[in-house]
Amino acid sequence: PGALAEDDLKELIADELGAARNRSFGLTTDVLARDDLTGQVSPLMSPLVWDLAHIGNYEELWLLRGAAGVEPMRPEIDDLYDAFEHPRAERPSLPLLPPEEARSYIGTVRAKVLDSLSSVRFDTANPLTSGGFVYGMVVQHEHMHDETMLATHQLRKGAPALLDPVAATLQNGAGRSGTDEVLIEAGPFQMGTSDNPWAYDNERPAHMVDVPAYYIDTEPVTNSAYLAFMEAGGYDDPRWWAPAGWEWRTSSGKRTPAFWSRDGGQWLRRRFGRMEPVPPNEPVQHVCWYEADAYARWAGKRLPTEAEWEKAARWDPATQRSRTYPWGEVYEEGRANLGQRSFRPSETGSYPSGASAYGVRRMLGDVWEWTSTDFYGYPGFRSYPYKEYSEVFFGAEYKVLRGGSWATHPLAIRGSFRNWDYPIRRQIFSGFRCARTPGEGV
Ligand code: AVJ
Ligand code: FE
Repeated sequence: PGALAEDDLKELIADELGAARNRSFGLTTDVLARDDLTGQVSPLMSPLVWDLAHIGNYEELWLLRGAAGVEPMRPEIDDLYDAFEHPRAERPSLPLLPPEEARSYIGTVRAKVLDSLSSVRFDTANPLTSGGFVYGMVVQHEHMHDETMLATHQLRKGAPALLDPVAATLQNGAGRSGTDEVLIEAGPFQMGTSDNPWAYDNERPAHMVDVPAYYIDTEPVTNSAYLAFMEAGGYDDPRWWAPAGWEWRTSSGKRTPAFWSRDGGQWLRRRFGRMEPVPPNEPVQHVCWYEADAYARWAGKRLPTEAEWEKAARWDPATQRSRTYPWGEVYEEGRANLGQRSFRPSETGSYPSGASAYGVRRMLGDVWEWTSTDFYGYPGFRSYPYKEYSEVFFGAEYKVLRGGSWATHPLAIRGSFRNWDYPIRRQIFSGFRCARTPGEGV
């Protein structure tokens, strides 16, 4: 969006708002039983109908009341859809708008947003609208909740509710190609961004970080590699686990990634209501940070730090600049498995044209990748436009994830984007790749 004239940017915004809404409606359609919209599949997740109205309420707050200066439509419902007022476990018992009312409310908000768009000035002196920032924030927010709604669908038991878009739209892995890990030489790189107009506060400001030499895997860890860890007794050996991880392992009783089960001699996974054999060449998915950390130790490796991940994804040693995407400045279809094209990650060897300058592949899309780093602000961080987006989460209890998943929309991911979650969480589309220090491990 950075290079567009204001009118073209507004056209792009209107189109992208529309695309996000089609996606949200597709995940909350009336083909679903009413209970599927209003009920709760897990205390970790909101009812789908909460996400839906929350998307519209957030849009009303930021685009109508904020950018356009329009009077509140339904101030009495703000409290219901404030994520900080009501924890997820409590949301199904709130007097939420029923599905039809939620759709009509968010539709009215949207119509007013589109009506007011041409009269809102994208003044460079106003950080809220400069470069269309707050519109980008709202588009990304809707897509983030769409990904959350997909996680809700994945947790849902019972017959399939969503039609998987054709798996054939995914590139088919060519198997392992090239080397398994690459050496990234020691030296500084630019982390974060100061000039991407739609970047969040936690991605800012750009700053130089000096990173010692390290090796990083060229692909995410696969199901078959993870299975080797399981078969080697990895879940039963406290040597591989961080103390808090072993505590999680023993108190939860978990010994496989989420959604796996054993059928005779075969490992199966439940994927959006269907059982299928665990695909050996896909990245392992639905593992928590503790499982990723234990696997890495067993493999003689470790998780990459957040800086190591970002340097491998973005730094171009030839030009001494950080790229927006691993392959360059412009998002292009066919370079990463993003945007819910099919409800699964791609296989090892896919998307070779998405490689970074260092030849590291599939950094964007497929699975979110756990890093070893706790979630804090960068040096010079300033909360904007609200501290509840990221600042209130800063601290050692959250681990950073990078790169987005197959369920992440291209507009809601870039090489600098930071996600975070508790180290015990597995309902997100999370996997990992390993790194190691030269002279150590393997
Ligand atoms: C950035 C993905 C951690 O979905 O919990 C949504 C984003 N912030 N609504 C989330 C978010 C406000 C957030 N994550
Ligand atoms: Fe939200």
